[in-house]
Amino acid sequence: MMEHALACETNPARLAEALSGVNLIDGRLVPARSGETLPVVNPATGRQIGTAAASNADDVAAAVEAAQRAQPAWAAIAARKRGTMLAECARLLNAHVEELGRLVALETGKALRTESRVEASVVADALQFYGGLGSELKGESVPFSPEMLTVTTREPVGVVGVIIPWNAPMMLMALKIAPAIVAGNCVVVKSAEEAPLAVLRVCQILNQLLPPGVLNIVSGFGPECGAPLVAHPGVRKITFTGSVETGRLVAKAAGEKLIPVTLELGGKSPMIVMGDADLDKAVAGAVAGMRFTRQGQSCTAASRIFVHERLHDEFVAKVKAKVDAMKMGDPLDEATDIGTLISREQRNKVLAYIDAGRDTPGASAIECSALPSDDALKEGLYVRPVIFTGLDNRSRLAREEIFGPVTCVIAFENYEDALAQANDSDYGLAATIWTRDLKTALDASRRLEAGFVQINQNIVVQPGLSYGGVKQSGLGREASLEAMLDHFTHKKTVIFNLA
Ligand code: TXE
Repeated sequence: MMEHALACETNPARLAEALSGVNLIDGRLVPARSGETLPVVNPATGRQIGTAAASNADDVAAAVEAAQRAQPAWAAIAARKRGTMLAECARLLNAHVEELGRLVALETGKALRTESRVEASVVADALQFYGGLGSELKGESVPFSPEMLTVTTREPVGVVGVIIPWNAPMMLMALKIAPAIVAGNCVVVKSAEEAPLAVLRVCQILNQLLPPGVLNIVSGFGPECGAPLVAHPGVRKITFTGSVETGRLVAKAAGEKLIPVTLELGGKSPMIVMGDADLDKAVAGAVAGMRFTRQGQSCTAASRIFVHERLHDEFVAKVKAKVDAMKMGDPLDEATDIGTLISREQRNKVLAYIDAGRDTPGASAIECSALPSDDALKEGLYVRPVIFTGLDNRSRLAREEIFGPVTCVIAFENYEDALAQANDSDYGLAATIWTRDLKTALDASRRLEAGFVQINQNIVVQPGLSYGGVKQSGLGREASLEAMLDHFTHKKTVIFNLA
């Protein structure tokens, strides 16, 4: 365990420097064995703010071995006590919310006020939530035979490999490590190469209270660091959030080893605005749901909005007015609503989609006027939000996950048509409908093909609400009690023959 309470460091640049070039293995900050690092860049300025350890299979092996050594003693602690320890971790993290929010804003470009600070507090909330679930790791007694006592117990799977992306790195990590740790597992996290620092800081803070080896984190590129984690024989479970393509590779590699895998993949989430909807509420919900505050880099972003033809034009005008009123600029500025995209590569990808949309016959692009200063624009990875109208639901823009501040508004004539288009997607993560009619709401809740359906409400991810997708959006659920039981334990049947 680390010896001293970590002081808060609210200057994110200083913190980024201090956390540079290291992994956290067995309770200690150590460089990659090769000594290699990769640069960490502030997407709002293009300037390097630090480095991350460029880890390979050797570092992964060291982390997995540390987790294997720690796991039996960790699992031997009463489940409720493990939960209490995690709840204490949550209290500790609460004191670091400001520092973590600033650091994640610096490395990801997500605005501090609208996104980054909120993310930091969700991390503490997730730990608190799972900390309270230690006593739920219980089994059953099965009436099998009068001479026998048959019970089931919940056993940890052992060492869990956690692979996370950059869009909400701390939150997505917390929703995986908290249930895994409470269930008696030890964890090795592989952070995203674009955002390795805030998650490292979270692990460093938690390592003040957790025994060494329970929570380890390594950084590096996917093929060099993520793939060896999946392949390591000591890893008995993988939980992954990222793209469909990488998810498929991870699932294949896990399949080779026959270990279970949880996948949170992309989305192309539909929102239906019925003709009887409360228009102003639907507009506000759509603007929040489009996640332009995160530059659309959210797997639940409402990226296909089906609006009844009678409301269509008014809806689009009202959405545009609201987005125009948002301020795009320096992510650390408290006045900023919209920050930057994560990387030049993602920005180029998003701009290519916007160009393709503009070239589509019949489509119009409504550019919102949210813009930062000219100087900021020269250096930072800003992208002006765009709302497309007149696109077909079968067009590329309406089918592929863009992961940028782009949405399509598609007019429909009747409910059946809207529902069919909403379901006509390879993805099935979240779906929303705005209506005043209870029968329509109920019908949509049953027929929308998604893991998460909301009525008159924009998308909310919160510990306690089961979260996950169908179709290509993934396998398994997160953020709930069942996530801990189903994904981080196995059920053991024990028969005592008393005859
Ligand atoms: O994802 P990757 P990227 C979508 C979104 C985005 C696209 C690409 O559409 O534009 O994916 O983003 C690690 N074995 N989402 O390239 O590659 C990698 O290092 C093991 C949606 O960032 O999936 C990182 O830690 N691991 C999504 C993590 O996988 C590997 C969030 C995710 O990276 C690996 C992010 C390998 N072979 C992107 N290759 C969501 N569901 O929210 C890479 N990785």
